[in-house]
Amino acid sequence: MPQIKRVKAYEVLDSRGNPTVYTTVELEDGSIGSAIVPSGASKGKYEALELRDDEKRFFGKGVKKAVENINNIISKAIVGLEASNQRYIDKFLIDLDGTENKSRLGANAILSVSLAVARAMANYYKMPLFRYIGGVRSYILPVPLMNFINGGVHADNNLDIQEFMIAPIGAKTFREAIEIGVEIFYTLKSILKEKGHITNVGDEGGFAPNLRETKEALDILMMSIEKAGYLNKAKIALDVAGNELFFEGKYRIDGKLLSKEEIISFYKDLVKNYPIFSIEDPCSEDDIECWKDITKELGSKIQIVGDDLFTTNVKRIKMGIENNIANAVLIKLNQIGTLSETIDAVEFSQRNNYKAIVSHRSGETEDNFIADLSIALNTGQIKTGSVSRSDRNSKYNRILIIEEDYGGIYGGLLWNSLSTN
Ligand code: 2PG
Ligand code: MG
Repeated sequence: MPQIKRVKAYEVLDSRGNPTVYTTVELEDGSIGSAIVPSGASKGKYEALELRDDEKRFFGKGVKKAVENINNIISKAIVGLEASNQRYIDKFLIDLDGTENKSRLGANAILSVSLAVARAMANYYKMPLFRYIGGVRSYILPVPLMNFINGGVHADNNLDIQEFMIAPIGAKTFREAIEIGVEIFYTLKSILKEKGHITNVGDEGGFAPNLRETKEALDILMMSIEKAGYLNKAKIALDVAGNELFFEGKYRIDGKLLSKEEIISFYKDLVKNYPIFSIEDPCSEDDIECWKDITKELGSKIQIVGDDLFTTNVKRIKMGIENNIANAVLIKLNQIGTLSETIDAVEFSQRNNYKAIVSHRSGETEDNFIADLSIALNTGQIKTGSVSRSDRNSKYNRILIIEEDYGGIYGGLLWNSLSTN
C-alpha cells in the first residue's frame, strides 16, 4: 500500500469569489488526488472552525494561514503515512489539531487534506471515488433537491425562507430527474418574466425574484411544476434556515414576528396546502422546544431536517435522537472537517432511522466530491443547488456520468423506504 509522498496546498477562489483551500496529495507510486473545500453563509454555531486570516486582503477572508498550516505543519506530519488507512489519517489530523472544533489548524485545512487523500487512493486503485469509499454496497443514485427560488441570506430580496426546492421524486432515473428539473426551471423563468420579475440568479443558481412572501414563491413554483406537466412527479422541499429568522425568541417571517406556536401552525398550513415533503431547519439551532413540537406535529408526515441543528456531528445527532427531534440530517463535510467523521454521521443517522442528505454549501467550487459521497453512502438524496452555474452542475454532471457508466437505482424508486411521507 502506498505512502503519502507530498502534500501541497494553494489559496484559490470559491463560487462567490472568496478564498478557499485547494490541496493536492501525491502518493509514492505517483497517484495524485486533489480537493477544494466549500464555504457556507448561513452557518450553525456548532460547526467546525473555518480558518480565515483576518487581515486586510480579501476583506479578512484570506486563507493563507490555513494553506501555511498544510504546507508547513500537516505536510511534514503526514508524509510517509500509509494512505489507504483513511480513518487513521483522519484521526491523526484531528489529534494534530488537538482542539474540539479544529480551530488550531482550521477545519478547511484538515478537510482538504482528508478528501485529497481519499481521491489519491481512489486513483491508486484506478477506481471511481464512490466505489473506493462505498465498495460494492454503493448503488443508490440520489434524488436531487434543486433550489429554484433563493431567499434569506442567499439573495437580496424580501423572501425570508432561504431555499424553495423541487425534488423529482417520481422520476425513474437520475437522468429523468435532471430533465424534469431543467424543464421546471425554465418554465419558472418564463413565468417570472411574464409577471415582470427579474430572473437573475442567487448564490446557488436559483432565481432570486423580489416576491412579497412565502406563499407567493410557493404559488409560482407550483404554477411552474404544473405548466411543465410534472405535478405527479415533483414535490417541494424548503430550507428555512431558522437561525437567520430568530430574534429574541420569535421568528420574523413575511413581515410578522411569530411565536413558536404560531410558526408551527404556519408550517402546518404550508404542508396542508402544498406538496411539501421536507422542511430543513424550521427552528433555530438552540430552540429545542420548537424542534420537539414540530417533530411531534409533522414528523410522521414529512421529513424534518436538521442542518445548523446537527452540523454533521455525531454528538449533536445523538442529542437529537435522545430528544426525539427531527428525522433527517443534512450532511456537510466542512461542518465537521474530515471524511471519516462525515461517514460516521451518515451511518449513525441511518442506523437510528434518520435520513441523511448529502449537501453542498452556498459557496461552492468545481469540486464534485459530494456527488460521489452521496452514492457511496446510499443516502438517496443530494442537495446541490439549482441547474444553473457550473459549481452546482458539476455535481449533477458527475452523477449523470456515473449512472450511465455504472448503473444504479434512482432513489425515488425506493421512496417508501427512504421517505417519511
Ligand atoms: C444550507 C446551505 C446550503 P450555507 O443552509 O443548507 O444550501 O447554505 O452553505 O450558506 O450554510
Ligand atoms: Mg440549511
